[in-house]
Amino acid sequence: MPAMSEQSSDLPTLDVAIVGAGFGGLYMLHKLRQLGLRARIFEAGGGVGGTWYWNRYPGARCDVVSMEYSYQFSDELQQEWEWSERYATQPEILRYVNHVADRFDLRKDIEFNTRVSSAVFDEAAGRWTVTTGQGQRVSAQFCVMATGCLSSTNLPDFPGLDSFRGERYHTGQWPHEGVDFTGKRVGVIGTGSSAIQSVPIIAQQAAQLTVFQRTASYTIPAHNSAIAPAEVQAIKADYRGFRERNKQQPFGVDFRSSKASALEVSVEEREREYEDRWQRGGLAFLGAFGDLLFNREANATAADFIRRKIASIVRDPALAAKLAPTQIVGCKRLCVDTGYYDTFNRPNVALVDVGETPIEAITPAGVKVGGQEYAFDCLVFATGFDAMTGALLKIDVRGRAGLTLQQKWAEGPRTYLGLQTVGFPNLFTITGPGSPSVLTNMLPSIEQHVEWIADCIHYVGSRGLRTIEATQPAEDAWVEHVNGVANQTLYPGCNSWYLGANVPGKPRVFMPYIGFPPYVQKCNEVVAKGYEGFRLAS
Ligand code: N01
Repeated sequence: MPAMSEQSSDLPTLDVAIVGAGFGGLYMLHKLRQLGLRARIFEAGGGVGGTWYWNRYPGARCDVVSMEYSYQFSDELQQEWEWSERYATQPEILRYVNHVADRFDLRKDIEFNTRVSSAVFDEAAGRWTVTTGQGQRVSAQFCVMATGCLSSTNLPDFPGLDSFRGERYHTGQWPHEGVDFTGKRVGVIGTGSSAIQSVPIIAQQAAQLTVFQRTASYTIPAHNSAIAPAEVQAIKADYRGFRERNKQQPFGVDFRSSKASALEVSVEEREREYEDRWQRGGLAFLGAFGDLLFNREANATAADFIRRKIASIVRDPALAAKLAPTQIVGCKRLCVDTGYYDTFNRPNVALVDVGETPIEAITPAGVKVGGQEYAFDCLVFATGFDAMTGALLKIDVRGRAGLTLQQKWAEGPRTYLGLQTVGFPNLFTITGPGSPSVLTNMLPSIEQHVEWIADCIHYVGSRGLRTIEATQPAEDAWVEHVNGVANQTLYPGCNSWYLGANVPGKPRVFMPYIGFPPYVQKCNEVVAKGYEGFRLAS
């Protein structure tokens, strides 16, 4: 690899500065090292793992099966690692990611406990100056944001938030030493995936648990279990084929997706299909019929099935009715649980509906709703994330002519392929808005982006070029295409974090791109046409 562009100042120099040591950042570092480049990761946390480093709440585990939720870039790695359960727990995933960091000797190029505060493009030099919270500065030709899609926590600005006298936790920033809720009165705010996983476990410890629900979620049983050795052997015998087949699926994961319409089969057949998927468990429920995410009537059949399941599990009919969601299934991210609905049959668990009567305030004693105060020893905010853009916009990113990313994205994120945004040359985002990211198995999406970015950096460097930047027409066309695809589906039809609707004031823009295989094809075509839609400059 020829030398990259020359340094502009006497700052320490890198070819590539990487922000974040989650799955994206780690593989990026590994790939760049293989190209002989000088790359370094700056990571706010004290260890590797990104989302799996921070989200240590009780019950945290992945909702993609472990044989798929892992790297595939190294066959030795995927052959030697043994997952113990169908859905891996957070501690097991963290062990895996630490194993990867050690196996590929990545730690020596990672600065932990180092939050990047700004990244500023120097137009004259064609380089980025990256500054950390500690005031350390480096100059890098390229900057790769591997900051994660669900890493900036959302803590609603409830009146009196800081007045609470008890213990306060956020699921996305859980204490490393864990929390013992034994004998405590606990309030959980939120009923998304994090709450749905933690509520059944907190309920077993707490004296009293009260769940504050603004929108009821659909959740499918995980039916988690140990993985049968025969299943592991069968997958490992053809791991490459298994991965390749899954990458051809719409979400990049094996949902056993059917093309049949839910409206064109008999009622009995439809019921059998839903029942079979409910019994097998997991997100593959959404693969039951090809039109579930396109046709409201089709979707309503799935909604009706799940609501009947809830009514059959929750003994108190009034409570079952409150827990029954009314929105489109899958429009907000479908959840996967172990015993969530059944937890509400416990005498120590209560549900407070804050959909129509919102939380008024957090008080020194607890939570106030509709004039009534609920007293707690501990409050758990399972209130999610400022998804997809939050972590990027927390960094003061300045591109050409001092344009900030906040300014550029004031009306919502605009990117070309979710990889670059005009005005910010040589800056890449791994699984950025406008890419399939959160609507896929994150691991193959991350690997596809890392490999694309590494190839691109190599292309620029090996031709002695200085910068690569998306063009305005390419970006505009891509944004329009992302929206066009989303508007053909039911996704924009509810207040999801995909749309930024969970964060007050956030622009309402559908952020992920729907469809992994066509996306990969488009990225490959762009390269085949000499980085079509990008401007390369020397
Ligand atoms: O966050 P969420 P999460 N007053 O945004 C409620 C991934 N993940 O951390 O729906 C009252 O889903 C909010 O209510 P509403 C996965 O992709 C994966 O649970 O906005 N309530 C909602 O109920 C997931 O989708 C795994 O009306 C308020 C909850 O807080 C994503 O991360 C596990 C409120 C937030 O739910 C996020 O999940 C965990 C307010 N002011 C997470 N503000 C697995 O792999 C918000 N809420 C299994």
